[in-house]
Amino acid sequence: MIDRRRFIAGLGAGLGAGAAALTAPTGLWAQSGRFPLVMPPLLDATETGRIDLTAIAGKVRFGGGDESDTWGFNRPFLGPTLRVNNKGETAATVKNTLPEEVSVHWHGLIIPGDVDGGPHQPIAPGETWAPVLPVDQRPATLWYHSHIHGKTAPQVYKGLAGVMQLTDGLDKDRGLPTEYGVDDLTLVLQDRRFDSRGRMVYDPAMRDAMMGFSGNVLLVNGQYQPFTTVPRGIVRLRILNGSNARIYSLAMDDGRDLHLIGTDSGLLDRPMALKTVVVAPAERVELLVDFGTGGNATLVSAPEINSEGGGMMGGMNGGSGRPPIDQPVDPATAFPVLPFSVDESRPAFIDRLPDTLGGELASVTTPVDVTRHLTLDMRMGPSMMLGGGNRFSISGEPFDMGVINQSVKLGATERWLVTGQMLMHPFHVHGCAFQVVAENGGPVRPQNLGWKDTVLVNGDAEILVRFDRPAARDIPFMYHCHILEHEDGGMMGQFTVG
Ligand SMILES: [Cu+2]
Repeated sequence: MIDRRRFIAGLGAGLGAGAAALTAPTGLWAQSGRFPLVMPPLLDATETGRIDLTAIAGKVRFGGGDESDTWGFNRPFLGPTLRVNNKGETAATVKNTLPEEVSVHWHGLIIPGDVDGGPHQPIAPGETWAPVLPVDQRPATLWYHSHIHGKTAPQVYKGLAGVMQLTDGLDKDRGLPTEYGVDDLTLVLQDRRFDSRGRMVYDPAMRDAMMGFSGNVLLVNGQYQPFTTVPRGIVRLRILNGSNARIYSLAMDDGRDLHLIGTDSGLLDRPMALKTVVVAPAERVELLVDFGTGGNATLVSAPEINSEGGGMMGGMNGGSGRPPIDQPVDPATAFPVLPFSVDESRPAFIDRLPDTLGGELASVTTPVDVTRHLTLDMRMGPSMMLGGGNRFSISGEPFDMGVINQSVKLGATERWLVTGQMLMHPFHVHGCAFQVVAENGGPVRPQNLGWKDTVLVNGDAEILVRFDRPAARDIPFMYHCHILEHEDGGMMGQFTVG
């Protein structure tokens, strides 16, 4: 058994790959300075009950570089922010004008398998998919993205993703900021790799296949080097990690608190003051930041914690070889995510943190019917390095569209014990929200106390899930690692609920 440290050291030495550093590009292409952040356009379906998306090809000059070939929904790169009622039916259409199959998985929607948009629901070129989404869950910030098996990584990378807000229209009563793009900001964090001419490239080498593909530039909402101006007061950040593999460890550069108010699947009971918030691929966090004192500040991230480049590996004390997740962010090594400039003349609508939020901490109260053990396998040794066989699987079974890996009884409550090998793996389950009840046999990290649909597994995680939505054999639900290269490589399984 190769231990984790030797495995990662071997990758570095054997493949000659440098650290997955996220540095400013050195080419002449990159524009200097920063430009105002732009929100994705808001597609508000709360009145109409309709979402119309078209997957299109586009060309984008990121940061003044040469044109990149991109994909998006209704726009060249990424898609609109969809605002949808948290209860009731919303009718969607997704037209595919691209030259290959795509799908739209509504990540975090707790809906039946036949409208979930996974790999069994490809939309052929020229075709339109028209599901009706029967939504009935807590208000939350979700997202949507293509989910074609073997192509999720390149398709999401190219831009087939967007944010979805589930709303009950009561956030003002909760004392929460609600003005889209003013004091309620949507931030899609994605690292991308740019060549010397400023073109976005996706060319995974062996190391990328193993570690997941990481970039040399951070984009926020598809923008290179943005900044934003905010009113003086409380500002809400809805953050999606839409990256293929990179984990962000977020903090404010002046040490002010990030007040966690929501996790993947809903609001907490009250704001939780944290210094560091870790966001793994596919996870969402909602934060409040207090700009009431007026000073400018920058949201920063520590370097990647899931590779040898993160600086965590060297510093960890022996033993398990497992780096801790919640480390204080060192401003000296952090990179900027988004600088905030406070407009002193403009008071915010909200000037104090709400005491309560009307949400809740996750608590599955029904008795457990079934316990399942899942291991997120990474194949080690020479065959891995040579690329032979399946590198990735779950509990020894690489993903197979024709194999149902688990059968769950409708209405059952299950305990899933998930073990990740070698790296941290963000584990996502379709068609549910779950409670994280233990991490490595111990207490749950504070930011995992809310309802979740994705959990960063750093060793062992124990989750409790109640399955209330059906999925049949022909269109089952998925569970998988959300490092997209792992998922495409076979670290995925499928299950029925019935
Ligand atoms: Cu993984």
